[in-house]
Amino acid sequence: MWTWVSKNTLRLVYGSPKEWFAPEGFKEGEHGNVEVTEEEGKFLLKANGRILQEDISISRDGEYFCLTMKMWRGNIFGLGDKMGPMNRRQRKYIFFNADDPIHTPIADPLYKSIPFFIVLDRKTSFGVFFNYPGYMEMDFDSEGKGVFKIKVRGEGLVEYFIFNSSVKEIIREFLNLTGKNFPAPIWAFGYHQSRWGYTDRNVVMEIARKFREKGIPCDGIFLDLEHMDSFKNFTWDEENFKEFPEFVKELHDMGFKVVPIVDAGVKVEEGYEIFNEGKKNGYFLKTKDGKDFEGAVWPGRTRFPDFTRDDVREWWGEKYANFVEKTNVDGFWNDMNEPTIFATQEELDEMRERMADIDLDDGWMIPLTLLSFSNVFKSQREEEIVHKDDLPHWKVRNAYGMLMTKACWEGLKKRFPNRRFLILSRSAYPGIQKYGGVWTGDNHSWWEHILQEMINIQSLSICGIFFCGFDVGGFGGDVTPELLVRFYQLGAFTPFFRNHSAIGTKRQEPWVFGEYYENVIKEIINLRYSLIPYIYSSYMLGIMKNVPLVRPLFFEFQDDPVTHTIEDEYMFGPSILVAPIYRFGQEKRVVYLPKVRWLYIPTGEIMKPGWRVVDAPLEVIPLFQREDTAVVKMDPQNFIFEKDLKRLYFDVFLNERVEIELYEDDGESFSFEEGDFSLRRVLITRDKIEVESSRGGYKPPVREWVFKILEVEGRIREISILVDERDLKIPLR
Ligand code: MIG
Repeated sequence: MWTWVSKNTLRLVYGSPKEWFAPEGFKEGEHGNVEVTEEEGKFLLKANGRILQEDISISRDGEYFCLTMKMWRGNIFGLGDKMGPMNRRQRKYIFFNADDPIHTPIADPLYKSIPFFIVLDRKTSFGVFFNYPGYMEMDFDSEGKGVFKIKVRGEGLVEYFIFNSSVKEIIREFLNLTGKNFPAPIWAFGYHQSRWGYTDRNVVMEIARKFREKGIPCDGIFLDLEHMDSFKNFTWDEENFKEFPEFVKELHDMGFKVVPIVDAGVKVEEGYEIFNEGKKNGYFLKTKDGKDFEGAVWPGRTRFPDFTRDDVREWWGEKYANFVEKTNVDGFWNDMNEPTIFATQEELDEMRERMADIDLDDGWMIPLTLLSFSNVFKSQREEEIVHKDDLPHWKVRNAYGMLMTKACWEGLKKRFPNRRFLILSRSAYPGIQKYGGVWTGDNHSWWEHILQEMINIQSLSICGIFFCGFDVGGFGGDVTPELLVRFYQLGAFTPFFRNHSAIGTKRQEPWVFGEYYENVIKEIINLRYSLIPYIYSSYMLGIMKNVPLVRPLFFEFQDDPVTHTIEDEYMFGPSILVAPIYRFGQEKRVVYLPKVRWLYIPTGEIMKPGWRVVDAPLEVIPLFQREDTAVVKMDPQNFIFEKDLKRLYFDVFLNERVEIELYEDDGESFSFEEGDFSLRRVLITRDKIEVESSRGGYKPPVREWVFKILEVEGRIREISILVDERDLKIPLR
């Protein structure tokens, strides 16, 4: 069965699935120009004589529904933050959200399930979204025999096929289907400091003061488990974090925003209000025999809200809003929402029983038994759980964290309709982007993870999750000085820029390795802050037009097949190419520069397209500006709302014509949705600068705009003009 969703999107149904979370953009649409033929459940898709999907066959394997078809030609990109190369071809992936804290090259599944990918061939590209939130496997021809396989536990699945378009249009279309990205507040694009292990209020204040004393910019302080009273969500520890609301105010007065963690599970404790309400109203996930399901997480015995239910989400959403009312925190960081369950009582009992007659003499039986536990854990926990109306958890698990985050977004929006919050989630499913951003979970202080995170943020971005980031410095393991610097250099060019680490590991604030490294890191953060106008404008325009901030090279230069093979460089917004260093001791880097001329920002050298080698000692980030673009900058500040901007800088790299749009708004409310924004087109040619009057109701103050125009032949001119909201045309000589 198939229907058109839009001219470019086809919805195909295999078997007899229930589509639990039909994407919001799904409605019958116009017919496109793809031919579809169906014969005994086999579909053949054809466009302009090209076959897009063929040899489709359906089979069953016990509880599993299987689909195989001929493997597509070309590269496979997407699937969110999975381990391994950016090109997903020749590997097999599992979709079943899991908390795996050691991201080895084969770790799979991790926290998120994003079953969307782009097939990119020299001649065509199209997008495929298998909308199934239950257990699923995909095999992109791991056997090399030209076969794509998908297997779901269940009765069937729904595929959305987006075709005949550029990568840009595929992403746009995918977001028309699954929803636009949330507007993060402007301060979310600043730098953030976090650590699991900031034990009390004084420790946090000391960190905060250090940032200000040292003049290292920082906008957000994240509070991990320590701030809670016995791991109970939406509480604070009366001893270590006493007078919490006043503590938040103290941080606010210093220009910091505060973002506490929230775990998905609820501590079982009579008298704890949230537990009592959840129990009384039957809001928790159940076991098959109708009791509340219970497992162990940080608080010990824990129960889990059934976020698939509207009433439960509404209830949970109010908890965030109440907490903001009490404490005035500025966002939430939703963790453990795969959900993570360490163990159930039955599992522990079984473990004890099986271990009872094993001792050291058993040698090889020991690892086997231990291994079998981890297998048991993988399946059993989820097996026992049911949602409302006996819906088995394994059918909808992958959407759990997304639905928790939806509760967060909706609860806050309802109570504070005109205030933007920073919302994060670790677990995700398509649609998450409407409610918040994501981070990639527990990476390590390993060199390998710099490259991996570079791949992760690109893959998340092309899957429509624009606000994403990773733990700068690495979460697990002990960071070393050079590694920390290189981690920062990548992190400064991602949407969400936060240093975070695990309890028990080496501290990794910017200053831990002494003056030299501190200064290098301070300069990286300063550079990030100078780019805030560019970053924020690109992000906001991006969420309106469904264009990510982080863009693989093939997003911008799809016609050039070399770009299809590059995962260690990317575009950050429309003007800047980043080629981070991700190896110890490396001081030079090979970069591929597509199509146009590029300005090597660290030295001012102008480079022709092709493969180039650039110098990049530890202080240097390989950054390039694209020909005929501008980058709008500001003077760095300690935090984003510190001072009104008196001046904007336009770094222009000009050949023929630079045309940009500069978007601004108040950065913290939703008034932009009512038209309170400023959008100005700025045009620069060799003989004039034109600034269009501001569209929209937001009036930035009168400011000096400083243009630094570098022409591709090397001539540099600097012009500074006073800009109010009117049209301007300045001739250049
Ligand atoms: O099992 O809250 O990914 O960022 O610091 C660990 C403690 C639980 C996992 C998160 C991490 C956070 C940590 N959490």
